[in-house]
Amino acid sequence: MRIACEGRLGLVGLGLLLSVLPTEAATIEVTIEKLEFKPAVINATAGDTIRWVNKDIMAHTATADGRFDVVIQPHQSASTAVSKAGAVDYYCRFHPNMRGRLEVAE
Ligand SMILES: [Cu+2]
Repeated sequence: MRIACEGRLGLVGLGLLLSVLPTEAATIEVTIEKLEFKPAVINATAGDTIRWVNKDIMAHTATADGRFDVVIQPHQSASTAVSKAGAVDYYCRFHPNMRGRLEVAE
């Protein structure tokens, strides 16, 4: 009886936790591989963090003029938070053909 009660409370607690989670800021991962951002276009919400994971043997950047300029060393990751809503096109300063886009919702 006592155990059953505690089990039920646990489920209620889990339900409360899950109802809160969607409003928490998320971390969205973009892989850099063979001089490409994958996926090239990502959807985020203001407050989210974007993390780039560089699998290449050379350094890259994720650069959006006036917004951010993140250097990602070989086999490392680096991140930045996006605070403003709107679409952001970014590129790599070392390889300008590398292009990506963030679509940031309010
Ligand atoms: Cu690059």
